[in-house]
Amino acid sequence: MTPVFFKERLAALTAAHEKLLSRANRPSQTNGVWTRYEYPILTSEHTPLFWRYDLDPATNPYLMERIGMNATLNSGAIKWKGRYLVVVRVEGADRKSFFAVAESPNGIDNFRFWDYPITMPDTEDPATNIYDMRLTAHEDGWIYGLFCAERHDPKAQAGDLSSATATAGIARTHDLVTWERLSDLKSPSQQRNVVLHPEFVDGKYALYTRPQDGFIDAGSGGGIGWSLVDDMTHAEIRDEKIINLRHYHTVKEVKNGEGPHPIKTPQGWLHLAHGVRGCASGLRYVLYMYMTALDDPTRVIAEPGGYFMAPVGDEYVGDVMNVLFSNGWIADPDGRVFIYYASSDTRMHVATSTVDRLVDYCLHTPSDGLTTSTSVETLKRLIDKNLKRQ
Ligand code: BGC
Ligand code: BMA
Repeated sequence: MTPVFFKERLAALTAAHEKLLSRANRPSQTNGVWTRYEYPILTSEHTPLFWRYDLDPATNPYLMERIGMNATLNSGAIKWKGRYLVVVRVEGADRKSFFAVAESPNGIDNFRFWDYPITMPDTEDPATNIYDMRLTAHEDGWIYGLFCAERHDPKAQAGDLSSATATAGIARTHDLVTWERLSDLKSPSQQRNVVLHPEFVDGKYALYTRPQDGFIDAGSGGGIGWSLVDDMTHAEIRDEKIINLRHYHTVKEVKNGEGPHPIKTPQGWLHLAHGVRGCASGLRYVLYMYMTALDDPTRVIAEPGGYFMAPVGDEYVGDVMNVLFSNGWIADPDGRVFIYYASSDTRMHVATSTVDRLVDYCLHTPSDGLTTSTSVETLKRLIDKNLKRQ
């Protein structure tokens, strides 16, 4: 017989969990470009109770948590059979990340995890950790997931348990349940933030890359790269060119990386990326945007100065402070765009916009003139224009 204590505690946990999962989300803040929402869409508390608790009173009489979930962050996103799906980076209390699908009927609330996390097959050299999946429904008919595969650096000195290597892991699926793992990307440098472009370019697969000197340092890597690849089952970078550069004293001085794959619009490809700069409290991660030409996706045609979104309020606080990161968005046929972003490596949020607004933002926001004097001149031009209207 199930003890009363156990029954009551389980009923309370279940009721609280259901209340959290079914809570309606409301717009909270807008600057005209994006609209933020009141609540995060996914936190560690959203993970199913049956992931965290042994629900058998015989083996868990105190109904205690057995497997802790630490964070739900950097999620890929895709519209799938009319539902909004995110492939979440779930991080356990043991610091290992894994992927799990959560779905919502409307893209802004009622996200629920599928019963099981994704079983991602290993390569012959198993990774210690995997994270930050970018999803691409490619015109070849597969859905690809590209993610970072992290391993302890085999060249690390004895006692150095922190040096690691970052490689792009590649897998593909037709149903987001069964995944075929392909060879990791072969690259002359380490790679994080590798993203598959949704269309063939010159008959080849096209990758956004982010070459880096070391595990953390982008160093001479220069910025977001582009590489054409013959075969995704044995993807190898032969030529790589940098298409979106880093610059001194900008929001992407230290590092940058492609977010989700770009959205195709009549005016060009719309890109969401992250930029990183250093400060006394560590690294600051913000989101920025740029556009590339339809006839040449390597040519940048617009880049607004500064950040598109940076942490606000509670978003500043979490496991890794001062971080916004996005690797998933969904563009609906009616033009609405759902931007999925994580704050401070801890929780997932949604912001909404439209393709028209984002294109307008990219084409009509002044670019960064890279010095304080140009910033003041740009500001004065807007002030003049506005004051003349009065
Ligand atoms: C973490 C990532 C982070 C990377 C570089 C990894 O160990 O899991 O979240 O981006 O280190 O700092
Ligand atoms: C990294 C990213 C993310 C993470 C960020 C901040 O380099 O790849 O995984 O959100 O650092 O910790």
